[in-house]
Amino acid sequence: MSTLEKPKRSLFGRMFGVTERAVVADADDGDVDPTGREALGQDGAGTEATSTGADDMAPADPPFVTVAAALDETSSQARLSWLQRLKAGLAKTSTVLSQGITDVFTKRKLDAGTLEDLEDLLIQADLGLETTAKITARLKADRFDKAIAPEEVRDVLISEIAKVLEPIAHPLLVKVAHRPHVILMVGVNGSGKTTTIGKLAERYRGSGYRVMLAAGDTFRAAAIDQLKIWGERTGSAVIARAVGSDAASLAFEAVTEAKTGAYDVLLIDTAGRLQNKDGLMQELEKIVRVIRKVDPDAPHNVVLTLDATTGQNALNQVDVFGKRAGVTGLIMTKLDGTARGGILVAIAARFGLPVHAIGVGEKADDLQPFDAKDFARAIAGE
Ligand SMILES: Nc1nc2c(ncn2[C@@H]2O[C@H](COP(=O)(O)OP(=O)(O)OP(=O)(O)O)[C@@H](O)[C@H]2O)c(=O)[nH]1
Ligand SMILES: [Mg+2]
Repeated sequence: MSTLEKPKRSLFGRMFGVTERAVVADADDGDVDPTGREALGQDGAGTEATSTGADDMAPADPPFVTVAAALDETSSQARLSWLQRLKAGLAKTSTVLSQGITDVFTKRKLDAGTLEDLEDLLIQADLGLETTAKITARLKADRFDKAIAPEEVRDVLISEIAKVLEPIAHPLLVKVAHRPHVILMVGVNGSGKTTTIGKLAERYRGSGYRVMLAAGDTFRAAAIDQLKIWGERTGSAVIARAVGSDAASLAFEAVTEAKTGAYDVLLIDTAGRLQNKDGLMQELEKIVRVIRKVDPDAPHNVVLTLDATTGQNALNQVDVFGKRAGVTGLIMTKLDGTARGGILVAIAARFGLPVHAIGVGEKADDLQPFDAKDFARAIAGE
């Protein structure tokens, strides 16, 4: 079948680098396992890890290829439903923007007054000063003192937002040569770390990776249980310790065990912490230091989850977590039903950090690849 010989990159594939991995190596995936097969069927959950059936669910060679093909076949349908959900999720943001643009530009030409009104609107929608300035500058240069339809303003908005977002839309690729590829999840309380780990585990397991989750939020029993449930749900091994254990020691053991057990991916959960609590941020620094003792290149990704409903404080979270924990990329959660989705544009313009994915709900499949154009259109209500 031609799709198997030269597969297209499905959205899942673009996001997680999985589809093509099953069949052929992608040129820019470097050391991504070209067959994916050596990752499969190995035992070794580690002495302390609770295996939750990861090996039972690891697909054998032929079904593994079928999984890749199935993702390609369903991708256009899946994409349509994602787009609808993204649009629905961003409806509050886009309604404010579209209505505002219509109000400002109906029966008014583009002059200093309307530009100022537009500026206020874009800033209120959390898009940030940089992008607001680019949008108004472009309109001013092209159409000053002329009549302009609200739709034309919206088109400029979409293209300028897409320009900001395109360079930062990067999938969270797992390189199985790392074995384990270590992803450390960080963020403030309730921002969606544990849920996002579950969603990622679901994707990676579905692509045949052997996945281990580390319950690094050792402060609360409920946090450990929550991760164990995600482990069961996704067929991932879970490594956990008693409540109150040292989180850095757990991270050390998790990397060691994931190495010994030849896991492909290790997702490490951490306790939520406010970025202005110095003691807690020091603990995070320690976790990173200790992981490096086992593997100097790990963590390969430090992913900051940002709650889209937070608004402007997200900028400070990126700044502080970036400096102290070496954040390498972002996942924005809760984009379903927020009026503050514009903040992602402000963050992209300010920090230029990769955005890997976006959360649009609480379920395992509510994680979407981040697509700059789709997001720009959805935010403008197109
Ligand atoms: N609507 C919606 N809810 C989400 C999303 N992601 C996470 N949640 C919900 O947000 C709440 C907090 O999510 P968690 O994953 O527990 O957040 P956390 O960062 O691990 O929280 P702490 O461990 O307490 O710091 C839960 O009720 C999740 O179901 C999302 O994309 N959309
Ligand atoms: Mg949590």
